Amino acid sequence: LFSTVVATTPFEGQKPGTSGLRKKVKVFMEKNYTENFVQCILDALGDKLKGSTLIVGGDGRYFSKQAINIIIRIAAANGVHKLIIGQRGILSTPAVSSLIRTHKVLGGIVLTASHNPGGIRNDFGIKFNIENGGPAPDSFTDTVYELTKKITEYKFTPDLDCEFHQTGTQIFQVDGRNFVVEVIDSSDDYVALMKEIFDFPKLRELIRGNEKRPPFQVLIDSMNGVTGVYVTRIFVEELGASPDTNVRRIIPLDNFGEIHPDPNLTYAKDLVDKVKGDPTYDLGAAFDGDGDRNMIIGKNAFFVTPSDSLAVIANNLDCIPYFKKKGVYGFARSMPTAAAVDRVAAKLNKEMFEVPTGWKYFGNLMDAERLSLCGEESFGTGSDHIREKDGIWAVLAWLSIISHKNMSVEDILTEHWKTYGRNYFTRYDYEECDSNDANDMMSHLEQIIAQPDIVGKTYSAGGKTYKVKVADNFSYVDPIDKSVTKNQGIRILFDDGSRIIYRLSGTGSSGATIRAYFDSYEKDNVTSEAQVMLKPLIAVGLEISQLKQFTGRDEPTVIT
Ligand code: VG1
Ligand code: CO
Repeated sequence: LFSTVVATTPFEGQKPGTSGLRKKVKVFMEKNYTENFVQCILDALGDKLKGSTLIVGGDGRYFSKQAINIIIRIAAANGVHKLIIGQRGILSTPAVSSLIRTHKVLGGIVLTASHNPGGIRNDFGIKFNIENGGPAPDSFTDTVYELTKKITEYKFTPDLDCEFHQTGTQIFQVDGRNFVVEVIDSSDDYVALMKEIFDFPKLRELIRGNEKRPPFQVLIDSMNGVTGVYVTRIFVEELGASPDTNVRRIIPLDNFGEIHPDPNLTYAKDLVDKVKGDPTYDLGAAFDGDGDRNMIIGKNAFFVTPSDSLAVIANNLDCIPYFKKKGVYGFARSMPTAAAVDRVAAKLNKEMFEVPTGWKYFGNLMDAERLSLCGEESFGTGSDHIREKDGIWAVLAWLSIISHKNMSVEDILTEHWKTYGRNYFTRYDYEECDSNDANDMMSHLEQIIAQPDIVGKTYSAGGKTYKVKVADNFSYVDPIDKSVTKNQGIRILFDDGSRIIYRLSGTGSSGATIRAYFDSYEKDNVTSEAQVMLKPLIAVGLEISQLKQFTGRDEPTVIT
């Protein structure tokens, strides 16, 4: 087989966002669009590319197979030695991260738009993960973006036909070199990793029950995303959960069954209703399309906020064998995430880091052995076992804690709040706003924080008064490589510890999504309704931002 060079011209807007390039499927289908972006990723790898091995796979959404065929033909033409591909193109994002690490390869190309809807009318995405298994840092994605603006040609092996439906190794001769494609089982490596981290016999006993304890009833919802493959292996085959009553929506569909595969109270309402309607269920969990997000609910759908989930796991790491063996370094959270975990860090005397939104900012700290456990308010929880957040890992961590403490989800939370106090948290999303309106609102907020008298200013609503202590646009200096990341969200911090944060989403494929985050801490009043407790702070947030005036929106589209 021989490669050729194909002439092309740049596309506008191939700028990776919070987590890779995400666009409508029809955009990726445009002639040369996907080819250009893949070539630019490979070019950004420079000298390391020739002779390298890469992992390829994704959440199985529509256009994945076409994209993999393009990647195979471009990789072969560019002198990549080997591709390791998940069977039928299926690999969860955590599985890719794990494979990059266990196979010690140069990186991986992840085909996913994560929690965004899939199918021909919806989104596709491509993300590159580097040698440590984590999402490429800004310096790399900036290079890719610069290359996409200048590309004139890509390399291609037109006659290379390669199936990836069966596992096994295929060797091709391309331009006189060996080019290898190894198709692997999508879950073997990941299942082995989970078995090293957790005590599977103990978890099996929890799920199956024993003489002293009835089976702990879970309802695990893959939302028609990629985790179905892993849930079947781990929860059904290994841990003995019932395929009929303990798992649902476990067949990955390329359009996710036309649902929004995002595990939160809005988009996973179906699961919430099932758990609420059936008191036999002790725990419900859901994942997003690519398997890195998780939502945990207890009996009667008692909701665990991701910020609290992180804090509870941090407080109980000693019941997970991996941490017992390895020890626990510091903790971290993304800036908008509520500060519940900070209190655990203080008590356990661990280092605590606050990074910008996006998992790529945790990687350096983990590589430097400063960070063991981290999370984001957006239903992301994970540890240094890989360099991505990991939905299934989070559920196994919760089950380990439950089995160890022999307490319900709700009781664990209540006990936690009684010890540490509670950070009430909510996020309001205003999806698909007009981009100009959203930008105008952010400029308005820039002006607000630039006012010379902003510090000390007071705002009142619902009988509460808040005094501004700090107002800024968050910027971050990476403690390891000293790289600086600016403009990561407007923060208004009040002197009672309450916080309001505004930022624009970097994962959407059309329009602008405004996210407003509200966080306030209570030492003693820990069992109230979050939406009630936060009402005054939310009113202040809407007043400061003039969100309604700028966007015409009365209500958020999603509340988490
Ligand atoms: C969102 C979340 C962020 C998360 C990112 C990727 O980004 O807020 O916390 O890391 O999605 O998650 P943004 O820029 O839209 O706010 V995933 O599961 O879509 O890879
Ligand atoms: Co995801």
